[in-house]
Amino acid sequence: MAHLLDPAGDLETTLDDAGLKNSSVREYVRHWAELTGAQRVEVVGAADDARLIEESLAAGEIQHAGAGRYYARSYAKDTARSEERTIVATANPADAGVYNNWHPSSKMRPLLEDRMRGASAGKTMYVVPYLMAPPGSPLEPYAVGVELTDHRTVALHMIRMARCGVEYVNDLAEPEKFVRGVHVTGDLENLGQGTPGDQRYFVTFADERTILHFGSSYGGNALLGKIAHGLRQASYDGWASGEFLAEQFMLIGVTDKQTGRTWHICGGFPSASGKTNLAMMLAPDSLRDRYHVEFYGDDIAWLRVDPEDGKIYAINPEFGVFGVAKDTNEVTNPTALGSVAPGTHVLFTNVAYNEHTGDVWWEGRTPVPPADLSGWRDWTGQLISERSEADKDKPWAHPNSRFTTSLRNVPNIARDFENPKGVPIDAIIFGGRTRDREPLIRAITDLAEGVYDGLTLGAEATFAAEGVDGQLRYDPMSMRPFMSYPEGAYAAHWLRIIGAAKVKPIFAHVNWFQRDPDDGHFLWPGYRENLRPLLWLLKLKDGEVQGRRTPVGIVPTEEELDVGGVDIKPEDLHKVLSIDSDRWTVEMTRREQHLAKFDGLPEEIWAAHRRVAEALAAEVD
Ligand code: OXD
Ligand code: MN
Repeated sequence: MAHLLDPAGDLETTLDDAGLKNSSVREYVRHWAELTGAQRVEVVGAADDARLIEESLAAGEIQHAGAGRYYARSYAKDTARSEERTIVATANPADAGVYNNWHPSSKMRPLLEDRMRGASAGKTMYVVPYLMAPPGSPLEPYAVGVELTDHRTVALHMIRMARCGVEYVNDLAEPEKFVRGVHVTGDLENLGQGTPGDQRYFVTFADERTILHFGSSYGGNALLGKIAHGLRQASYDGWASGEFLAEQFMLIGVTDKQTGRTWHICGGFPSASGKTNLAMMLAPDSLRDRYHVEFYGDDIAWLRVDPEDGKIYAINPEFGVFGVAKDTNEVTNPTALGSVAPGTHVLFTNVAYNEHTGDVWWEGRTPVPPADLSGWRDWTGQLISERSEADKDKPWAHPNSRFTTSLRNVPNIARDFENPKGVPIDAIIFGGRTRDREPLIRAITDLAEGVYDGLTLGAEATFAAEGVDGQLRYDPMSMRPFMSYPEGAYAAHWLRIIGAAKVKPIFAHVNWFQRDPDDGHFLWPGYRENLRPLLWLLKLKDGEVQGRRTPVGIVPTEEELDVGGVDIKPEDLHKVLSIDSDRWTVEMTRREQHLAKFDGLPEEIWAAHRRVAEALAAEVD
């Protein structure tokens, strides 16, 4: 049922008809409908999906991509998150950190209101009440939100990525406690994206639990439940309440079918480090009979200590996957392909599209693009067959093209993914893309050293493009773009939350991307085989293996790592399990400079840094 407001209509009747009872939510809707000048208001939830899909198809906003699959293109200058235009605003200048791009809310509020005033004229404002948690979670009070958006495709994404409906806001113990997210698209063709006159602003008013995003309909900027609430707002809430951590982490379960024992691992990886592939990984064929890997989430985890058993529990607050399509194929991520199969109601964005067959394609889907060009259009809508000579080698899909699909579609979704309590965490891992220095895995048993490792996480700058070749672009805990409060306090909060656990998880740093310095080949085969170092880690935690102590952690001995059936040369195996102390010593100087930027970094973190540096120095001497 549609809940509409025509210009002369009565908003109260619209909200009544939608069953929206929470008076604080109603007041909020009223305020922003007036300010943005929306012509109609419509309250939507999961039950409206089929109708919204039909309307979007009829309006030409999306197209069929085979049975039960859909396709949309975005405006060509609106295809990625904009970190420079993303701001955390609060009343307290002490909330400014190195990465959170802090500005006073007294300055940002009027700026955003000015841009949004009247900017939804003639449009429908969709009211999307949502929950970023499995229902009944102890963290539910932090998970309730209402996104107002003037873009129908954004509503369709929200319905896939969060649990949506009025039931999530109607009976709140504290009716005014919900995150207020307002998304106004703006006139995309006249916003000066990426120029000095850029009009866009993506602001989280963290101490007011309000998110105002103007000037984009791309998912990472417009799905306010996911990144702005699920990470920026939630990490601020977790810190302010002292109750939890909200991190850009994947979350998986590993079951030993022989013993019935299940472990859970979560962890952070900077962009383009294979986090989604790892999260959706299956056991390699030779270990399939023994181990089963289950998927909980690929992008966000909220962690808290359970007061009853003192363990760390994690939930994935999301309800879907907003995955990068590029390079997804039967080898890299077969479960992702399963999760976008016909009938999944997946929404593809900015991939290549065949208007005759409804097929979609992206770089890396198959080794070469489809040979028969008829009907194929690139992500900008241009016919491939009509490309000019100059354009003929351009990618068909945008490198940040996406698939948006519900968790339920993931073939190896964990049986208990809706468990409100979450799952107990055995290991927290960090990993970037590093061509040398970082071994396949190094385990860290000390809490401060584990947090220190997360804070010094980074991804290697690629040649020329982003900086000096081989140097890390630091991305603490993979939260650099989502930091909402100062890094020193962030580290202290981590030490406090995990320190309060009676049963501590083990930490580890992993790297699947070491290369041979001579011919550049990857030393480790990666993908499903990545389960092997993780199994070693779990055994180490359980005291079944001892590993080899090094200044930077415990690495597996060659005998301990099960590589049965893996195609790897002995010298490559030796290399990925070795520590290059000279190379590490260079890295330690850079780490020191990186950490020195953070005011108030806890002494425990500096002490951890010194311990590692001294142990390395002793080796080099
Ligand atoms: C991201 C995402 O941009 O998850 O990190 O989409
Ligand atoms: Mn992410």
